[in-house]
Amino acid sequence: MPATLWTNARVVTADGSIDRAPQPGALEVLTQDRRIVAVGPGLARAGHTIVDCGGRLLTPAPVDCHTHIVFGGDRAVEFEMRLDGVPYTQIAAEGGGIKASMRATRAMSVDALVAASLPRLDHLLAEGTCTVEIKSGYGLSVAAELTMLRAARALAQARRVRVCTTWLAAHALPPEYEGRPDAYIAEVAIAGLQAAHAEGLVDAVDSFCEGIAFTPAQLAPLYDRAKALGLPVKIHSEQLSHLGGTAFACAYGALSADHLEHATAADAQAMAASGTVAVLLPGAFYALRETVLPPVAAFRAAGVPMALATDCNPGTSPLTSILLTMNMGATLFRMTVAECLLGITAHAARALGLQDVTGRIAPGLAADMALWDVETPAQLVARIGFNPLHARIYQGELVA
Ligand code: DI6
Ligand code: FE
Repeated sequence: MPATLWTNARVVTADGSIDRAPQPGALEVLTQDRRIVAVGPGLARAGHTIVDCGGRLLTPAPVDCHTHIVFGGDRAVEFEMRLDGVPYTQIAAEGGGIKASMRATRAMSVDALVAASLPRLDHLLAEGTCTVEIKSGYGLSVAAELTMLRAARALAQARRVRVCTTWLAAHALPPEYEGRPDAYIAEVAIAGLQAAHAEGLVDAVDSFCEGIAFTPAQLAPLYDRAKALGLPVKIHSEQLSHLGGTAFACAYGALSADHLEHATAADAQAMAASGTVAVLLPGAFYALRETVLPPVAAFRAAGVPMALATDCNPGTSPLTSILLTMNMGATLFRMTVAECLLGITAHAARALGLQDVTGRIAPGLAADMALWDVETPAQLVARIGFNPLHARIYQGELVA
């Protein structure tokens, strides 16, 4: 394959700091055979296909490192209940929330789940995203959790996108295991993980560590098994309360701890020590009208990389915009523009263990890039309900 030289762009490499006002033509990018082969000024032109980027902003393609886009049904009725003042925890305790999505998801085949999820995936891709993490967690039986991850793998065939799958059977306790959380972890979360792993369906293992879900003690056997299988782990922790899930997961070298509104400075220290990324999810914070902010200053002080993701799910974050996610990271969490952009690129890739695969414009990495009709990163983050994507470039090819 001939190489392609991407010229006349304002290139944001996301390799370290973010240039506030990158100059057009200061850097060029050479891609070949799906990868970036060189980045620099004045690269040789002979024999290459030249793409004039028209002075536009060229960034690494967004990585959405935390989503639940595969699910059945709709929970807008719960949105109306919350408007009437019913809290999320009460809706969940009364059989709504994750269990409502479980009932709808269990009724669906792989094909039906793919059809239901494709519009959500397409919204993500329309903003340049080239990598999407997809969790199970609405099946809550071995069979239905496997069906969800088969649908996630099928989505990767239906579109030009990299999909990472995450086993999240430990998301909620289904009614048939009421009062028997340890049996659920053994018979569904662990037994199902074995089966899913054997089928090549699992890239990482996750859980919901929360008062309405599971405690660290209940989750330990699952994380031990993940470790024995050589699978990386993540966790939903300290979202609604402080249950200690973050420190627990750090002891397993977790790739990421996600949500973290109630995390402490000690949690930040533990994350720094284990190289765990803080995945912040402002869509859920916004939708639940949370008031406790994640400890961004403590993450900065400890040197914990912060990522941002949509957490796209039918209840607490019905959000399919990575651009709005950045805007919320800035406005709600007071992250800087550079932190927001790193949060959906290099740091999001790290949260998936893909830091050497995608998320930066650097030689050796996949040529996953987004070309935007703006001049500066701040213009990407500042506006609301505005999609300036000019082109999505997945593995060196213009795909949107
Ligand atoms: N935390 C969340 O925000 C979602 N899952 C989780 O563990 C909520 C999922 C839902 O309400 O459907
Ligand atoms: Fe989530």
